Amino acid sequence: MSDKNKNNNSSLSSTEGTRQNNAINNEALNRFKNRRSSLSLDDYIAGIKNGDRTILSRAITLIESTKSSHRELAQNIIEQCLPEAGNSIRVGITGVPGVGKSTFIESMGNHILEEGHNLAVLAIDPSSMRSRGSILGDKTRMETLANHGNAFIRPSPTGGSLGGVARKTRETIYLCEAAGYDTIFIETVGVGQSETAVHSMVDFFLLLMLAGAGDELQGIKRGVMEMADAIAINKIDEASKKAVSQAVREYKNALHLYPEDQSGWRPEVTTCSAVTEKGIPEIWTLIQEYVRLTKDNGYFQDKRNRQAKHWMYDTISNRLREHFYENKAVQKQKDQIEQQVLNGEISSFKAAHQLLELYFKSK
Ligand SMILES: Nc1nc2c(ncn2[C@@H]2O[C@H](COP(=O)(O)OP(=O)(O)OP(=O)(O)O)[C@@H](O)[C@H]2O)c(=O)[nH]1
Ligand SMILES: [Mg+2]
Repeated sequence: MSDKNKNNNSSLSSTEGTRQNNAINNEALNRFKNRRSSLSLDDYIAGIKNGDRTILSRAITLIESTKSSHRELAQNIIEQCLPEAGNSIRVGITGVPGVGKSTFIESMGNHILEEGHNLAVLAIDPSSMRSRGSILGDKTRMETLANHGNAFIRPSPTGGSLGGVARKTRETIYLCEAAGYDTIFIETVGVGQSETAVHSMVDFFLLLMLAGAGDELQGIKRGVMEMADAIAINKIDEASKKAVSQAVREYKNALHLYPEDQSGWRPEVTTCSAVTEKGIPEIWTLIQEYVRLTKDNGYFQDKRNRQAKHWMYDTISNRLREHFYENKAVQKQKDQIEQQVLNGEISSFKAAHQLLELYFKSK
């Protein structure tokens, strides 16, 4: 920068000696500078509660960080957000790659934004299947949501175990709720274990399927079908009527094999096109019916309480595991003992026992 412009915020300033309005609002500039520097706990809380998406994003980045100082700050933020959290409908959306989850979320998302809701979209996909490219792909698939003032989209945290990614997403839900998002969608690919993790953090679990795709269960494990509160057959715009009604029949039959659960809700099979938006408002109505029914009969809160208990034990197991692997004595011996197991010199049980003994003794 030349000396002439050094103390001038405006790059538009050209005439020395002439008084001119500053083209940059100083207040906004200071806010911007603050955002770049580190924020205090109070800044984070105030920002999140004001629905500031930049600060919300930064808080989520702290949750996702592996640095212990970040994690500590993140825990304090979550703790303070908890009283404001919980007032949302959490919906999990799963299905095989390419079934149309992101397109569905865009389509239903727009519908519910029109109704005046605030929507946060999160994703869980710890696998390496998802390249950077497809995350960007999601952003374009959810283009209108990405540009909507009442929507917030956050791709899956990258790296780490499924358990770790799931815990981070679970914590992110609280922050989004505290920021005023009353509807949370969580997209996950329904081919691995991630759908089980998502099921344990949502109120309603929706499985997307295709009609006439040959293989009747399309790589979706029976256990996933059992978790579904509804199955929606997507892409009906490009399937024959016959194939659609056959798929509806098949999935209805499959769902009827499962015993009714305590929710009092019978999982539904429905059809839609995420592209033409046919059937989308009806699925949103269905979700709301589920919420009404389960809130009335107490199941909604019961389920959330059970989920909270699950995550308490999950967090304990995780912390204990971390503590074990951080232990110096364990770190020193681990590779050698592992090698003995690989060489068949000692049993895996004995090896585990030895390492645990090292851990318990080194306090
Ligand atoms: N004809 C038609 N195409 C659809 C429909 N829904 C999604 N698609 C298309 O299917 C392709 C995959 O859609 P996505 O929304 O990315 O699917 P996804 O399930 O999120 O995929 P992954 O995130 O990779 O697991 C895209 O080309 C969409 O345009 C639909 O209802 N009808
Ligand atoms: Mg997707």
